[in-house]
Amino acid sequence: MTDFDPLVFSGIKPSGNLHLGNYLGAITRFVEMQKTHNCIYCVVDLHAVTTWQEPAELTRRTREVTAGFLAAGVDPEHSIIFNQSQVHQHAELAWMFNCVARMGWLNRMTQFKEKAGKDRENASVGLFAYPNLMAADILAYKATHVPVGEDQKQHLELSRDIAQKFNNDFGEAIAASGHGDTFFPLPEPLIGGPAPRVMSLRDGSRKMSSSDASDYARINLTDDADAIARKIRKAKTDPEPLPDEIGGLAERPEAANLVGIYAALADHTKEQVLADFAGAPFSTFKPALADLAVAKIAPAAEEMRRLLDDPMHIDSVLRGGAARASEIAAPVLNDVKRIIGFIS
Ligand code: AQP
Repeated sequence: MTDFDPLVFSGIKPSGNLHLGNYLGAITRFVEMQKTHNCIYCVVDLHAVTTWQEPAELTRRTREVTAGFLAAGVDPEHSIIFNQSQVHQHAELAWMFNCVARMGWLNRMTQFKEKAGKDRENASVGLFAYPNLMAADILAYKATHVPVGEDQKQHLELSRDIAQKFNNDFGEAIAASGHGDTFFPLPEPLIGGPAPRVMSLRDGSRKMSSSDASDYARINLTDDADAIARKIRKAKTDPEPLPDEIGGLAERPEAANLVGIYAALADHTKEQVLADFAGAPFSTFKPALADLAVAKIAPAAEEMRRLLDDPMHIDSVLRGGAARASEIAAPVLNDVKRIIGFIS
């Protein structure tokens, strides 16, 4: 087994409004990880177009996600920030992986089933093959660690299966090319952090998502204080007061979600939150949560607005990041082509 230098890769789709789930489940962790690791953070626009995107909106949202990274504290001098379509190796490696992954593997992906719904025949081929592109995103850099929310666990397992099958199928060519017995690392999901699964404010059994039809299901990073307070006030709950221990949240998904959001924003445990609010009705807890959410999110939203006023600066950050990303991915793709037997 070859040793690989630790490298973190993760991405966010510019397909909707950046929301609290993206922020707590991904972006705040990106900021933490760059303190200890080399990190590559990608605005995955090729993933976004697996469902229809208005061209002008796609451009706007690509800049918005980039501004979200920068506003939260991702440092473009240290970490690499870029948009996926500027580095052609992602699409190229994804094609190879289309030929490595098996139909049966992709047929088991629950996210495709959820997103395609009953209209499977009308879903894009790209939506079905999405996990192969995700594997390519990670493995084009031989990244070893991938911070993601819980919803991406199955896709990460597929990335590992693809890496493993490539290593096995081409074992002899890999050895002959001087790469030992392992060309790709098996990337590890890093699931955890303050809020690995933030749920919808309207339905505690569904994750908070940018594609939810109701804007009241999520808190957008660009929401102003009034919108945040209104959405939390209208969040679905039950008539019971908050319990004094975690076990009391077991059959109460909406209450558990709001307590989880409070804990993540305050950097407390859920136990601490319940110790502070045991016996409190939601008419007390919700305003406290709204104040906390506004205090935590408003500065980032303000900084995002400032950054978005200068799109040329954002575009230059993405171009610079893409050049650095290409320098890493190009030799990996050249090796892949040689290993497969392509003449170059
Ligand atoms: N609700 C969530 N809780 C915790 N983490 C979340 N993430 C997304 N939603 C939550 C994490 O954010 C990162 C980027 O996700 P994405 O936007 O690229 O894709 P997604 O997971 O499919 O998010 P959405 O909002 O559901 O997008 P749509 O609706 O457009 O498909 C990932 O690390 C993800 O885990």
